[in-house]
Amino acid sequence: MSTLIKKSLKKENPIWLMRQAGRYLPEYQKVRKKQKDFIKFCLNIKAATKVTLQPIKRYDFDAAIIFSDILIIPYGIGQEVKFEESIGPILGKPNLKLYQQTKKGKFIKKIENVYKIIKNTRKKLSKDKSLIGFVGSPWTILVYVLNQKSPKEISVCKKIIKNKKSKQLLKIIEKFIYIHIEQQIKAGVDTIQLFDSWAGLLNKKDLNYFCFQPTKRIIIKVRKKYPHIPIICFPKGIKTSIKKFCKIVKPNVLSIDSKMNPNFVLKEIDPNIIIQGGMSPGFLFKRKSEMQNKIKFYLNKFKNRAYIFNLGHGVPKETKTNTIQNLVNTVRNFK
Ligand code: 1CP
Repeated sequence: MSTLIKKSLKKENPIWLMRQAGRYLPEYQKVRKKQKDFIKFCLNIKAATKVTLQPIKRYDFDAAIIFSDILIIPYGIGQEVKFEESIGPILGKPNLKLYQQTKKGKFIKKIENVYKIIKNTRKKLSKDKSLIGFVGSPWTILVYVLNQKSPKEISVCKKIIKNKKSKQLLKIIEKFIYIHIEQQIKAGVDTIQLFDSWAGLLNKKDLNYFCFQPTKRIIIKVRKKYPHIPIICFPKGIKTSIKKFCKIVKPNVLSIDSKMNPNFVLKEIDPNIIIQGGMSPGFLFKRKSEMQNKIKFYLNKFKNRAYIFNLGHGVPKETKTNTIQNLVNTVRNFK
């Protein structure tokens, strides 16, 4: 069993952070400066292994998350993906034919370095640490594929749902997500996280078709073949629909965002589902005592449940390294 899960079941409050390998770390910046092209960086075995391990070296987190990106899937299929400083991801025109015609073997070959990075990292990571692989959820990937950049307003959602190609694309994306999960498991990850960063754009009516059902199908397929691999779901921004999400999708771990009410989670979510995260990254910029109180608030709330400490979203790039050290100490010293 993954150590992350084992420790959470033993009520040891394991900790890792979304975007723990990233821009707030000076040692990351040093590597990033030499890697101008972000996708090439993600596929550079030496550099990506190095930055995956950096936060473990510095903070002794319980898990490493592989340094990659959810947009490696459209890239692997052959859609152009670029990252522009201060804008974010920019994708080329979506081409349904390309999505229909890309073969599994070609896709795997194009991003095979991700799997080599996993193998390499597993060798260097101590046995008592988990190694998390990840993918974007079908809906979130579809949003980037069709919108070609981050969706800045909710109207993007309507356009995507109305797009004639969206249902066909969703199915194909789902297939490649499964392939990418399977290859990551074969390469050595012991846990999978599904990031559904844009689930919150969907209204109640569309959540089922675009979020719950495709995610459920992927989980059933992974679980059938790899029952020992726990799956963490992060359907960001769906508020009380989280209850329905858990009933239908049945994740092993539910990662909650900072808008989620912990009391609602305690009352409404199956107690067999492990809870992860919750604290707003905003607390990383408050007074030390205020942040510590919030950390203890979450640890106390979930003290009778299996809980993995994490944030409600990724570590912002402006975060001070000392603040993260404080956070880790507070979680480790909690009784
Ligand atoms: O300039 C830089 O150095 C690049 C910044 C960066 C990093 C460090 C990007 C660009 N991606 C990543 C790595 C990354 N992305 C990881 C692995 C590292 C870790 O977590 O420690 C993971 C898990 C992701 C996942 C990811 N990428 C998500 C889901 C999580 C979330 O933030 O909601 C999303 C939406 C992306 C797309 C993406 N990648 C990068 C940017 C700037 C964006 C756009 C985010 C947005 O649209 O708001």
